[in-house]
Amino acid sequence: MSDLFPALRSTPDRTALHFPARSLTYGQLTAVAGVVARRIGAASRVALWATPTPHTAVGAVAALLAGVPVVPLNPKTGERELAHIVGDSAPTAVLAGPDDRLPAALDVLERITVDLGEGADAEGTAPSPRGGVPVDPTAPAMVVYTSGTTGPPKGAVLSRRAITASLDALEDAWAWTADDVLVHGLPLFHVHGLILGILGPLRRGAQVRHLGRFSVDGVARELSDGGTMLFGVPTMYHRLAEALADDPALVKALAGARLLVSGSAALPLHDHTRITAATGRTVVERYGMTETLMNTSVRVDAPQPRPGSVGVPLPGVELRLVDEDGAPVAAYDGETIGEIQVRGDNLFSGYLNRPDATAEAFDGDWFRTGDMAVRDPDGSVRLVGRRATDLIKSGGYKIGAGEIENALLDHPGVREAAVTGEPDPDLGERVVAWIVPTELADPSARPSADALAAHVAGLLSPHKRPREVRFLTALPRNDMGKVMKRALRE
Ligand code: MCA
Ligand code: AMP
Repeated sequence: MSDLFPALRSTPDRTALHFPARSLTYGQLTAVAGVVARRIGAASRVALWATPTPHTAVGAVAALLAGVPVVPLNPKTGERELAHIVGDSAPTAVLAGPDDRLPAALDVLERITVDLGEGADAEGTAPSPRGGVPVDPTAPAMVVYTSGTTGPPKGAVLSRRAITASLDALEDAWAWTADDVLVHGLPLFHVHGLILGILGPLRRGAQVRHLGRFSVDGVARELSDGGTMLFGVPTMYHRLAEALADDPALVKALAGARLLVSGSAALPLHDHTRITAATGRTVVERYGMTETLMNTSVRVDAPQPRPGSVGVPLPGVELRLVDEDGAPVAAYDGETIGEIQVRGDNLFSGYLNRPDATAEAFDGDWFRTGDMAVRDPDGSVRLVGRRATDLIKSGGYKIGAGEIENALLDHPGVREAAVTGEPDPDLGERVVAWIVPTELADPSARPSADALAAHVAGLLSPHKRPREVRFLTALPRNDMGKVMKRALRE
């Protein structure tokens, strides 16, 4: 029935999805997703209004059953970014829950309602994709939008094979089984929350318990009540680490988990150390990217490398470091830095409608990640930085400085704008906007920091809003007129 989710047929009585408002067994999921898959029919591409609800999980499974590529949308996306994503990916329909209010920009699309009441009591009968014709594994399964240094986000096209290759490699690295119960509160419009955090357990025939939204209490509750694994971004582990000292129930819950996994950004050593000291557990880091899915991970069946390592290349992933001249680095000395390049079935198939950007991202068949790393003698990889300083990772979200600068320049009170990332104990990095106001002479005529944050949140996404605004009379520029961001930071 499904090359991606064998458990839809084999274990109908087991719990598949657990959200605060609703749980579904595999049998119910099969039936509900089957109804939606039939409605999707032979659409060319569908959007998914990706709220943190079971409707999103069902919608994603339905599109995959139908063999139709799905584009997850962040429901908080602002006007300009949403118009770009919808215009670029050109879906014919949008999957949404019955109570979702969709923005006017989606009015042109057919609405396919994901109704959890429909078919849920029936025997699971999911359709064979495309009337029984098997879907080509290299066919696109998802288009996930991701920011670059400049310009609007690009749609990374992910094939069914990339998804299965990455999820099966993680099964191997983490000894992930049908008996695992994954707890998380990640958003469901990115690779981490949706592909790893929802499709991952469903491919294993395992259970996912989504918190609806992340909270320290929610993690403690679900891990004490049968949860075996936790996925989170470093900001979430930071908040857990902060709470440990006063929360013995949280200590017990984390100590009892089989696997605590962090990814999307680097987990600071201080948080690693605090969590291990309080719980005796080591947080396992894995390293991935929207374009590559997962590349490396610390393995559960090997000696634990030192904290800060993202582990070894996953099965099926070839990884090399290259120096500034593009020559492969042979050293495993923990010192020689190179850019990570990867190849394997886990890679995306290209950026939608952007052959130029796709070509630029590859060195032959090697994908250039832009991440700089060293390799230790035991083969494990340590990330030491990024090639592009104009990419900011805040709360685990990748944010391009250029798109925020463009949005800020559209505010009438802004004459010049530059955006940088600064270290932040909670978010890893926070977005800082450097603004030359239109009204230089009159400080009372400047736009407020809140107004600029609301402007960016409304056009792009709330997580891209500047958390701090600093006003200047001029931006430092070099002879070419380029803003010298290093001088700003200093
Ligand atoms: C605040 N809010 C606003 C504004 N100010 N909304 C509009 N305009 C404003 N001016 C709202 C927000 O929308 C949000 O609403 C609430 O206030 C709090 O927002 P915020 O401060 O941004 O939240 P936070 O507490 O800082 O969030 C921390 C977080 C979050 C929960 C850790 O950053 C997060 O979920 N990160 C996960 C990122 C992720 O999944 N990345 C994976 C991509 P409300 O309260 O309603 O929400 S990376 C990936 O996929 C690769 C493959 C990988 O390796 O994993
Ligand atoms: P995204 O494009 O949003 O999927 O983010 C991918 C980027 O997140 C990678 O290129 C890395 O820079 C970063 N990243 C992901 N996992 C880790 C990790 N475990 N440690 C450090 N950085 C990470």
